[in-house]
Amino acid sequence: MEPSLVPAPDRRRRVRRLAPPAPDRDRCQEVGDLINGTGIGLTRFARLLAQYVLVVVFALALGACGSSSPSRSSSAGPRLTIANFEFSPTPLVVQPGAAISVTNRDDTAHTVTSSRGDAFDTGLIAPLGTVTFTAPKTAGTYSYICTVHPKMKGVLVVR
Ligand SMILES: [Cu+2]
Repeated sequence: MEPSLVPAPDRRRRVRRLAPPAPDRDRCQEVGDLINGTGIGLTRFARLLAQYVLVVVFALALGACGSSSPSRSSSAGPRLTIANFEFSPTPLVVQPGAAISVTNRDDTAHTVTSSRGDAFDTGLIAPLGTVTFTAPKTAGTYSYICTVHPKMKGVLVVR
C-alpha cells in the first residue's frame, strides 16, 4: 500500500507547478536573470579567452625565439667545410679572434694549418669530424694548407 501512495504526491506537485501561470512568469524572470548572468559570464569568458590567447601567442613567440636562438648560435659563427679535398669557402672572411668551425666531410683526415708561422693549426680533423679553432687577432690575409695534403690550399681573411 505504501509504495502506491508515494508517487501520488509527486504527480500532484507536478500538476500544481505546471497549472498556475504565476510560476511560469517567475521562470521567465529566472531565465532572464540566467541570461543576464550568462551575459556577464560570457564577458568574463571572453576576457579569459583573450588572456589565454595572449598567453599562447606570447608562449609561441618565446618558443620561436627559443628555437631560433640555437640555430643562430650554430649558424652565426664562421664555418669552413672540407669536401673532396677542397676548403670552402675560400677566402673565408672573419673577425679577429673569431671561433671558426671546421667540418671535414671527407673520409680521410685533414688539417687547417696556417702557412706562415703558427697563426693557427687545427691538427688532424678526423673524417666527418668537426673542430673549432680561433682566428688570429691580427687583421690580415692568411693562407693555409692541409699538412697531410699540401696541395690543398685556402685563404683566411681577418678584418
Ligand atoms: Cu688534407
